[in-house]
Amino acid sequence: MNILFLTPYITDFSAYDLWLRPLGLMQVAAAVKSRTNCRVFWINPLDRYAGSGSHSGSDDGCGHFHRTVIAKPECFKPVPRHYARYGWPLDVFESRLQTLPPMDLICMTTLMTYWVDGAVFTLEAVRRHSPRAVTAVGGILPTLMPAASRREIRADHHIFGAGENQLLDLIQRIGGRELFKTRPSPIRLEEFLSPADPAYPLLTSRGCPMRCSYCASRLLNPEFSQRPVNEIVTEICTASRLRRHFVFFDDALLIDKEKRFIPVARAVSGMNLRLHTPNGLHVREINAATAQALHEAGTRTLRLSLETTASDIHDRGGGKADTDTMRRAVDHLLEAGFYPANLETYVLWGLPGQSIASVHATLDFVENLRIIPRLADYSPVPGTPDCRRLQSSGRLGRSPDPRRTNKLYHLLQTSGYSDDDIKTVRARCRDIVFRVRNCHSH
Ligand code: B12
Ligand code: SF4
Repeated sequence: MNILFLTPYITDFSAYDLWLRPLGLMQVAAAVKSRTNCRVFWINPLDRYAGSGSHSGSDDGCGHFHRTVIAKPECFKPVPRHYARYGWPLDVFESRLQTLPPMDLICMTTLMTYWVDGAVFTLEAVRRHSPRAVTAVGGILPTLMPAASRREIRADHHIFGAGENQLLDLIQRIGGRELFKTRPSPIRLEEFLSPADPAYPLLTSRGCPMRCSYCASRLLNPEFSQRPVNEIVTEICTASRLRRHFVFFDDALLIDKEKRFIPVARAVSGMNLRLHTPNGLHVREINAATAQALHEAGTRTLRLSLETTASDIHDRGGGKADTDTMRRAVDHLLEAGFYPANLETYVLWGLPGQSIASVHATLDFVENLRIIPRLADYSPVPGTPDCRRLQSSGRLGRSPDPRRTNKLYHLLQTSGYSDDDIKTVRARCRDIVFRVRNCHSH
């Protein structure tokens, strides 16, 4: 049986490859390879190290995607920005498809709910190549918005949640028991990354024990589960033969740190690796030992999850970080040897009920700490309490169009902020970044 694992193009107003690797699809594809004798094929038009051959950007695995401006869907007409498809030029994608035999099963992932146009476009293109294939779609869209997934994407199966076992069941139903190996071979994620890609995505746990009102972690992974330290260290050692940059995709990397993160960090320090935590770290977990472990293991990108200093927003979530906790964490990190310009913190804005004055108050605090603020535009994530608030206030429909969960669309059209508010916050943030970088340039 021929199975194609497919990552869709992105469709959005902007997109940047901040170590965007389709880890969920890699895991599902690796499980199928390990357990069956199916022939596994892989196409990822977001892989800047394959296909287009143009990997502009830094040598840590981040950079700009190839961009093609396309027509805006109806609901985005009021947004005064170009809308684009991000990923390989189409001729590269088509010629890659032509090298493949006809498929029996096409398995596509989805990465953000609002990238639905990219998913529809990509699956239709592949369907033209293999019109008789069974099609399955999994990942964020069918998990968070099952009805919209069925409405928008023409696929035979819309798979909810963790995909490994569900897909193996589907393969058995289509192809029979004889496709399965008597003894599974080892799981290897490596082969789904281009050899030239310097970055390796790493997951040491799934889920998060907290319940912030804007986050879908619980819906995606109802239980918090952790991998054993020796398994994680072995994975890093194997991958480090080819790559130096390790990017943590965990929701809650530092929770239970003594059991997992700290021993892993100690085991890999001295290996000359570069670690990155683009998902914000829990500030409450950063004590002297964590800060030292992060520094000694070679952490290069360190993003903290402050989000906001507004206590009313923390109260409806889980109280991730108050200002004292944040100050203490920054002190520990500076003592461990990080420079202020290495330390970044997310400032979330656009939340339902969050005033622009409260965003400025958070920026005041970050400015005082003299670290780098990173604005995170709020995206309403279906199924979360904050998204329900937007729905009951009438600003988002009962069964919303997934496009309307787009973070820029929300910021410009439904957040309630004026254009001036938005410009002022963005300019202020740029100014703080400039000053932190120029006061402490290392
Ligand atoms: C790592 C991560 C990032 C990374 C990398 C992004 C990436 N690779 O997608 C970074 C830091 C860059 C990032 C950024 C953002 N992210 Co993010 N991110 C995540 C995170 C924590 C993990 C995703 C992941 O890879 N998980 C690991 C894999 C193993 O799990 P999985 O993908 O779910 O795969 C499993 C199943 O879904 C299924 N499956 C997956 N594909 C398929 C396919 C088939 C065929 C089958 C059968 C099954 C299947 O099986 C897999 C294995 O069990 C999720 C939260 C989460 N816990 O999922 C948020 C999440 C996806 N991000 C989210 C958001 C909001 C953002 C930002 C918009 C934040 C912001 N405001 O700036 C940005 C936008 C990024 C952009 N480029 O525009 C939201 C989604 C919002 C939405 N509306 O869709 C999430 C859900 C977090 C949240 N707040 O609730 N993110
Ligand atoms: S701490 Fe982070 S991952 Fe956990 S629920 Fe809150 S936002 Fe989500």
